[in-house]
Amino acid sequence: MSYAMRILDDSKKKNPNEPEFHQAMTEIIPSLTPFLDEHPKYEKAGILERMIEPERQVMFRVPWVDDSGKVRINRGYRVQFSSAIGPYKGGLRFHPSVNLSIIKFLAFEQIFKNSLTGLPIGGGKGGSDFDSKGKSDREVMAFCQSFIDELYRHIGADQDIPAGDIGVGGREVGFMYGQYKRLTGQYEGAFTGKSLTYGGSLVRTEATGYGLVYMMENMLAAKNTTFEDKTVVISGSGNVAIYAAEKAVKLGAKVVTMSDSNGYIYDGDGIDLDAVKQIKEVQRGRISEYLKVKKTAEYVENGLVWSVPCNIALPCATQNELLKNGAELLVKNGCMAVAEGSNMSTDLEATHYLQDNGVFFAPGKAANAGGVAVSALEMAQNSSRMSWAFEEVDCRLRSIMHDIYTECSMAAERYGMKGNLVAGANIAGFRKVAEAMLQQGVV
Ligand code: NDP
Ligand code: 2IT
Repeated sequence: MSYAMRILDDSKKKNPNEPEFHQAMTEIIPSLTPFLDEHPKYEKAGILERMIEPERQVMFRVPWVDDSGKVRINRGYRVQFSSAIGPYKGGLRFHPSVNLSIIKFLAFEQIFKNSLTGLPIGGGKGGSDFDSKGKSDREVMAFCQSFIDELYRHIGADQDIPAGDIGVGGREVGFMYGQYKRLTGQYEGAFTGKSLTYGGSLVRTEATGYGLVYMMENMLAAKNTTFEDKTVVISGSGNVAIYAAEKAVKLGAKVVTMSDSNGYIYDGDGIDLDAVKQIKEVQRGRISEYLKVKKTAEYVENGLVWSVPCNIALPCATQNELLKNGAELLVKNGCMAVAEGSNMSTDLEATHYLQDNGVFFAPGKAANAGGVAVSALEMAQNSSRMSWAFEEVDCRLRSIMHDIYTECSMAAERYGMKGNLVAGANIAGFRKVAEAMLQQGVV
């Protein structure tokens, strides 16, 4: 058995009951085999064994009081996976499904993603099983403050810098940053995704979605085409989905679907994004409410968005949202390219099905890296006490996404897997972290 497969097997045994973490490791580790075989120095130094073991993981109690005066308890997590190339960096997810396995898979992927950005950021992730749906602003604030009452001792501008993810946007980051500042007395960039009024960066709100579309722009260019006149199917209707749709439309495409965990909307005229922003960002409502604005649109409860014919598909909701049955529908309807906005949108079976049927595919760690890349630019602006113009940040984002595409393509080609951006992203992301670990000794 190869070094990579042996380590994967050992880790699965050592971490039972962590299916998402197993899945993330299985998607990455075997694809590193040609690189590891070529460089035995990494096996000798135990790089892979060290890389799959988080440097530290914290789990804690989060008590808070709801509007009826009842005490509620949630569980908080922060997994500080790797600081080989920079301070731990990665978002916080608040969703009832959150558990250690999910946070570990996200933190593990984040190591490779952050490495691909070319910026000095290590990998981490955190969150809670808190469900903000139906909660008042005061309840969300009470939860966020209690969460930070514990987390503050583990984070800091040069130590670990959280940001948003599912269920964590500008409102939550604001409440958490306020509490962090109160407890530490430090006005430092210990969070990214902050609002513009207190140290946020222009383009951070848009960055993941815009970056995803810039990645797809590079993929389409390699196939001698563009977004012009393409039909795009998008899942989700949160931060990533909304700004991916906005940029795709700007580049000439028509976006015909969006969804949430209850169902999807189909609008053959192209989704009215101002309406979606009003429903999702202002009213915090359900996507089905779109039909009140656009009577000719359709709403399909519990439907599979991948059944809608398209040229391009951008999954932007959550992990394992596009499985083999969805991939079959996309292929049957002639979809030419898929890029993951959500982390681990597909499983390996669906990924292989898409690739084997000629669909150009980009994995999340490359395609959605624009969010964390602009987070790193926010950190740079904070530490230099500067703020850059929208055009400057957007231009840097576009160039970072181009570089990621090129790095992944070249790494795939170098190891005999031309066009396989999954293998390319894994190898290109791994190589920098592995080399940094080697140079820093046994730590
Ligand atoms: P939001 O909370 O803004 O939106 C999440 C969207 O996905 C909502 O429409 C939500 O619907 C839907 N969704 C969430 N969980 C599920 C589920 N279990 N089943 C079906 N639908 C679900 O999150 P983001 O847009 O920030 O994140 C979306 C994805 O992008 C995540 O995978 C995240 O990890 C990834 N990502 C985010 C980045 C960022 O900068 N925000 C950066 C890189 C990746 P509902 O309202 O019904 O829950
Ligand atoms: O998955 C991700 O890359 C994010 N949620 C963004 C992380 C960040 O630190 O901006």
